[in-house]
Amino acid sequence: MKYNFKKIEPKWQAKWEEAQAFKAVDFSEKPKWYGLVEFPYPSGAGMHVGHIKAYSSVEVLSRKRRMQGYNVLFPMGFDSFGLPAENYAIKTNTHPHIITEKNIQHFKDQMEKVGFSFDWSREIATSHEDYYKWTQWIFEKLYEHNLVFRAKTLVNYCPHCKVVLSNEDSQGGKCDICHSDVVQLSKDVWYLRITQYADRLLKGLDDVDYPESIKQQQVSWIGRSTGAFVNFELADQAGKAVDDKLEIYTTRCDTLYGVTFMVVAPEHPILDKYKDQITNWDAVMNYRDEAAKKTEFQRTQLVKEKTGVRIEGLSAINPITGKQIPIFIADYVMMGYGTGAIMAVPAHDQRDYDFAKKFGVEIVEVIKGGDISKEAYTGDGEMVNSGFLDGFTNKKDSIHKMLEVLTERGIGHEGVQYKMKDWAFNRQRYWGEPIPLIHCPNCGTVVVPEEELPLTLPDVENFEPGTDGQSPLAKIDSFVNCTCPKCGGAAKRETDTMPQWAGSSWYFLRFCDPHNDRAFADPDKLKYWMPVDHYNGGMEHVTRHLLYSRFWHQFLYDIKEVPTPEPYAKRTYQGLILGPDGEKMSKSKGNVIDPLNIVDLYGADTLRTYVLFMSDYTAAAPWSEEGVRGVKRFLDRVAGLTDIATLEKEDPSLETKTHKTIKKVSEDIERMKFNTAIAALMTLINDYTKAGAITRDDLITFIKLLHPFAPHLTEEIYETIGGEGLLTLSSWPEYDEAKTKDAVINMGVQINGKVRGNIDIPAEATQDDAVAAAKANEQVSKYFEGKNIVKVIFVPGKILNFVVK
Ligand code: ANZ
Ligand code: ZN
Repeated sequence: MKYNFKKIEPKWQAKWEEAQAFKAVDFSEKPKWYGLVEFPYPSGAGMHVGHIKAYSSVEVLSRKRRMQGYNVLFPMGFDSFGLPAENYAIKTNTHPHIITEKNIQHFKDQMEKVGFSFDWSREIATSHEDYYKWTQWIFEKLYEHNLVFRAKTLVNYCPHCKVVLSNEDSQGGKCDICHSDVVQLSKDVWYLRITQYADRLLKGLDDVDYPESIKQQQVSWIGRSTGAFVNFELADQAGKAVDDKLEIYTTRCDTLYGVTFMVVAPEHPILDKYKDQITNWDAVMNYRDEAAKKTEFQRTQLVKEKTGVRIEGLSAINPITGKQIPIFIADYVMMGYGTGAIMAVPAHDQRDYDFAKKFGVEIVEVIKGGDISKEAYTGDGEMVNSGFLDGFTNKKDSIHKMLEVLTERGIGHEGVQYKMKDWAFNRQRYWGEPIPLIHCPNCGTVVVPEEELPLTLPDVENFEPGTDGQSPLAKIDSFVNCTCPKCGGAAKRETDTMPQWAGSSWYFLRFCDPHNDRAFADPDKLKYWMPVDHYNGGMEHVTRHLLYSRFWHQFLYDIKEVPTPEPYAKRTYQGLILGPDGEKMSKSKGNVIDPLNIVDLYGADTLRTYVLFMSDYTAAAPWSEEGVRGVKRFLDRVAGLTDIATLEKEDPSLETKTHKTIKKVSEDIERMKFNTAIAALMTLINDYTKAGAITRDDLITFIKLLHPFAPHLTEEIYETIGGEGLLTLSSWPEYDEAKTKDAVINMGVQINGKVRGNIDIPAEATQDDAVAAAKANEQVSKYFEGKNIVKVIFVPGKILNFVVK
């Protein structure tokens, strides 16, 4: 039976709103449940089917939780600062604010058409003043706690977007926004000291329910490594000590006897320090200039040809062998990791090996097991040529012993390093939160007083960033010039803005109390709602938003502003929806599916059910219009169920099927196995149709189970059969465990493939139970006489086969 989705979908959306059915109630007595999905950036393109899939999972869970008696918080808002709006503003000469508000409205209309059960009374947008006031406030707290610092350094800069990028935003040497190659530029950068939280970010992972793949990605991004810092004495060309040291970081201090040279990063300060002593200064400087043009990614690729220059006039002493060794500069050593200097062990490190071969440096084997005339040996083995370590075979022991000796002799000590760098936090663009800092010639950097927040974005005429890499705000004198809050003297405002990731680093807290104008959220409300019970989002955010927001939250916990150490108790992710051609959806390929088009053609219930039915939730899967139509046919059949809901008394065999399905759907939703939950409902409708008649209660159970997926149609059916109130406010069906089992089943017993008899056994019987029953059965047991059972094949509920000889 075809149903009129065009009529019923808007009807129920209006009724839910009228009844405020999705309103989260602060401090309700009911148990709370906070479901969260990543709020979108409101782009001009509107919603993507990927958004629908990302939101539908927590949507289904939220609707189920409400029916289970929970007080559910399922909020939505907009991550509305960012470059695309600004670039569009430049192109069309429209204020980004106007564009953003229009896009937000468009997104909202679309979400309402899909029937998501968001509590719209809690809507937020990161570009609104009453929101970014608190983003600035948190920034000031970070500043006060010494987690903000400024440094002039080489940064990743996108020449196309004219913006400095964090490491997270330039992974693989590409700008995350426009995919251009990033270049290195020397700039003043405001950093957030996320590295101070590295260990906490790692440790916190033990206490949260995240998929292993997500934990692993964060662990390797943070990149904690334990090793040793070792001091090498410097010497002049003749080998005479100069009473100065070069410190290195190594994870392999056990190989110290094999160190035959050292390498420092081209930016290493030792060069300038010994400028007068270095006899090939020009060559060294030329190399430094060339290296400055390369990104970290280009410099550290393992396969590339090693380059470098030997520093003439300066050398080092291996502290353990006492031998004089040369020092080189090479771009494969990064200034930003460890100490920017390494001890090179060519026999056991392939990069050092390639370098040594090219520059003719000695290669000394200290671990047996490889052929160092061909390549570096990086495996384990017996230590040789290593003094007190000779004969050691266990790497751990060797490292431990060497550390002991180094510490004893005052040459070195154990230490920890992280791959993760501090978070470059300023952008030279307009459409972001102004950084609330003032530069005063007398007082230095001063924060804007809390009473003056929000520091609002001034109106500008021209959003184009300066070619000098300055923010458009720098051109507005009335914004720049201010008085110092400390000394009252003339001062200048910081003109850079925060990165897109700022607003989303705490938005889940604001949802707990979105209209508060005295605090970012009321502590009691935070205590009531936090932590987020279930957070779903994309895999692409694991090393950025998910890391940044955990960092801010942990900081806020430390200063006692939030009640929980971690923001999200559970995190899940969705698999990509591919185009019908199996390729990633993209405008240029023309394989993008517009979700609203599907709503128009088949209805929102079909769209919602389809995105969860198309595949396992975490798998990437291609869009299929045929699949969409299949789901629509299923819903049409559901609409027809009212015709057969005529039975007075429950049919026992149907009852079992119904209870089994309640159990399966309930459990599958919890496991995010939405596709099998829907499949179970499809099976049940087949059983109902085959039976020809069902009770009204069967029908009610069925539509309740389907409700989180297809809420409009199920409400309509409920109304048609005289259901009271709203289905969405009714209760989730319960199952009776005893009724989920077919009491006793009859099973054929095969001997060598031929059916020789039948046994009656409980549905949940094990193989042992079944074998015992078969042996006790007269008809069957005679086939065992004088034979050996060589094999038993048992499929519970289906087959019992004996192979006898
Ligand atoms: C000697 C050695 C021998 C090393 C050997 C490795 C193997 P992880 O594990 O990633 O922390 N290293 C240290 N600082 C560096 C820098 N700034 N740029 C490039 N490489 C650097 O890596 C630590 C190892 O990377 C260190 O241990 C050092 O090389 C190198 F058979 O020291 B090793
Ligand atoms: Zn001042």
